[in-house]
Amino acid sequence: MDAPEENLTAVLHAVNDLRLENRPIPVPKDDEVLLEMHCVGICGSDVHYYVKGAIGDFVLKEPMVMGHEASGVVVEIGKNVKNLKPGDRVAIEPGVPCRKCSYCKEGCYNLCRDIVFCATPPYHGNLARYYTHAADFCYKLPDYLTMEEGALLEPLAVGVHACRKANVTLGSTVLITGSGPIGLVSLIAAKAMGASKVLVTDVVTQRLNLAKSFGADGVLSVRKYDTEPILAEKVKEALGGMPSICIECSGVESSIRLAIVAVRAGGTVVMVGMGPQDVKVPLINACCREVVIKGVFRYANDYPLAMELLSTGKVDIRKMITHNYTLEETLLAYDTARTGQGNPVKIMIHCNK
Ligand code: 572
Ligand code: ZN
Repeated sequence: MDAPEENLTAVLHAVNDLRLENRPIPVPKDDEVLLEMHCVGICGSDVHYYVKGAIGDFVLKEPMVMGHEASGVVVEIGKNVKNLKPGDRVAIEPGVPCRKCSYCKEGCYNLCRDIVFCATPPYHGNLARYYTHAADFCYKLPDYLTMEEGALLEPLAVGVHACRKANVTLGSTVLITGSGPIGLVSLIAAKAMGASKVLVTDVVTQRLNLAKSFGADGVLSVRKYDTEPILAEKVKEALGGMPSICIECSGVESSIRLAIVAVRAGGTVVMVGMGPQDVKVPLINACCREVVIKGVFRYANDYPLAMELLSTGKVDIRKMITHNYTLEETLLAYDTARTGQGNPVKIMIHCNK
């Protein structure tokens, strides 16, 4: 390959210290591909590292390349790569597990202790002009899917995983707490999997309107002064009964509590949103009603299904994108994400020249 020299890369050095740097173009290993990056979405976790420098035990200690919701085009392949060729457009699954541990062997590779996940310290992400990745964690996009959709497969996989874990099926009635990107992808997945009624809550009307446009059967605006019993009653009214499943996507204590008290006896609550480490929940209420509370963590084997979902053409997930920036405008993009100015839902950075 006649290698272009420039590889503009967005590197987080410390809290509020994000820089654009020119780094060497990486060389793909035998099982890897070199990608020309196209779309990279900004995720809540990226913003968290930018503003706080850590999420739980994952602490930024060395400069880290940002970005993990991404798509790109193959420009070079390692000598063992059989599934891709130069020119292929791909969605990048950002977590590459060890493939050897019991979790990996059992198929739940999202729980692998040694997973290398883009832009989770100490591992670099892919917000750059060029980036190398394991070829078998790149999914060739059909011609009818755009690079934006390729990048949005990452959050969509989170929604697909949450709905599979919750056993959403034909006739499920679902409460989704939180109408941010993860609430929206959970809504899209739940409707695609056959949920008959989905109700979405949030505090921001604009987000609820977006939920409606993605097929929510109802939306519920929650206010600080609403009490749990009143909200649970409103949920029941809106759905014509208590939901069989709640998908918690806000990480906010009051919403987590609502999900637990609102779900019907024997129902399931899946916890997708991540808030503070310690949360007070009505556990005995849940136990006495045999409510199943499940943790969900990222995704495993969900990209192919998420791609199938978009391939039906029934949802235009790109409606989630409220802001677009070039790679050169990365600092502006992160500032928009940090301040929330202009009510961003999904911010997309375009890396190709
Ligand atoms: O796109 C995957 C993803 N996962 C998130 C957050 C945003 N995007 N998680 C929340 C944070 N955890 S973590 O365990 N961690 C930093 C590794 O606290 C991962 C899942
Ligand atoms: Zn993410």
